[in-house]
Amino acid sequence: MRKLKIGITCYPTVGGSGVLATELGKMLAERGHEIHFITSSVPFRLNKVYPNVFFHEVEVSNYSVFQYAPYDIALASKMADVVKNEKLDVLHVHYAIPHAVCAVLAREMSGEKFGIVTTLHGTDITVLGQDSTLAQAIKYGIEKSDIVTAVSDALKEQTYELIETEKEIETIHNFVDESVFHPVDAGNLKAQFGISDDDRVIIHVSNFRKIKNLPDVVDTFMKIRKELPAKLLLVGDGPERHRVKELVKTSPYKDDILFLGKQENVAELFAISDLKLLLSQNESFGLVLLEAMACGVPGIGTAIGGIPEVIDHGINGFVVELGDTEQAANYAIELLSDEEKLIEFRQAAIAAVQTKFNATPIIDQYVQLYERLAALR
Ligand code: GMT
Repeated sequence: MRKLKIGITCYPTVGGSGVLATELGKMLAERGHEIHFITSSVPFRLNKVYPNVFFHEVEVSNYSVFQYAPYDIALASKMADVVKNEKLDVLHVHYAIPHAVCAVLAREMSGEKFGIVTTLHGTDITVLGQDSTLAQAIKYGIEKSDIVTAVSDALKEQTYELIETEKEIETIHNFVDESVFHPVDAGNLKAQFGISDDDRVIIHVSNFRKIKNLPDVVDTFMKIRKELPAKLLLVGDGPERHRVKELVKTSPYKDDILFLGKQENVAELFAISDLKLLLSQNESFGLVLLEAMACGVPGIGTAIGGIPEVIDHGINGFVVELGDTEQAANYAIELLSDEEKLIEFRQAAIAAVQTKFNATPIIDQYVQLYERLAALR
């Protein structure tokens, strides 16, 4: 095996794309490759020391003469420095804008012949659906990349619909770190939250953005709660939190809805959960569904974007039309009232992670792409 030198740029803060990029970097490092993160801060899942993982901070000058701090230029400049100094084979960037465009600029600046792999995660394509001012930049970033991947077939198709391009886009599904996300013993955590043994536990984890459609999550829960004893764990924080709190305030079941805020050890919360709800308006993949499934928690998600590629309807979860909280609640009640069926779904969820979304072959796919580009240097 040839040892590769790979640069990774992603949004390092909480979010599926940053998680995926960081986990990929860690697992590549474990295979002996040299990894250089070029980001604005240390990626939040980079919680372990590796001798072959390096972090290059992008610092942005904030001179008063600039109306806007030039982050993209600073990133391209840092990429050019790192590529030159470290002799990188490949830069793997997550998101076309700004990261792919910055990588292309870095190639121009440095004069180095490194390969550029761009992974599309969804939001730049979703944004494009609403804001055509960025269309040219996204198309440029995609077309100038050597290899483009998308995290689901749905995102690939959506990209072709929105951008007229002949560029080949390859689907590589996301994966989870099964050493972190697996069924764990949560001790008496359920009791610590005041949840009784008879209560079914439903969980939603997100960044509480509008597209995560939290009102439908709450509405579905209310319908479930009318039929059986249950608690809803709302994990995460973001712009919708206040609105959802207001929504819940007057509900007869307000005491059954627990706002847990941001949490580090989500696997422990999945360990006390029976069902995951992800009723988003837009979702290119839904990494958090996969994390839940890896812990043995089946999900109900909307038939949107990549969610139907993650949930195998009727086998390890259910998909419903956007806004159909009635159907979501019916599926949930059916599943949560039937212990045998729930156990089957739990096992099927774990099995899907181990087969369809297994990290090893998915990382192999990325390595093959890098090797192809490195051979051209
Ligand atoms: O969904 C978000 O709010 C965060 C966003 C991100 O940039 O991390 O997630 C996107 O990438 C994830 C990893 O590939 C996917 O699992 C999410 O579905 C995708 N979000 C959207 O498409 C809205």
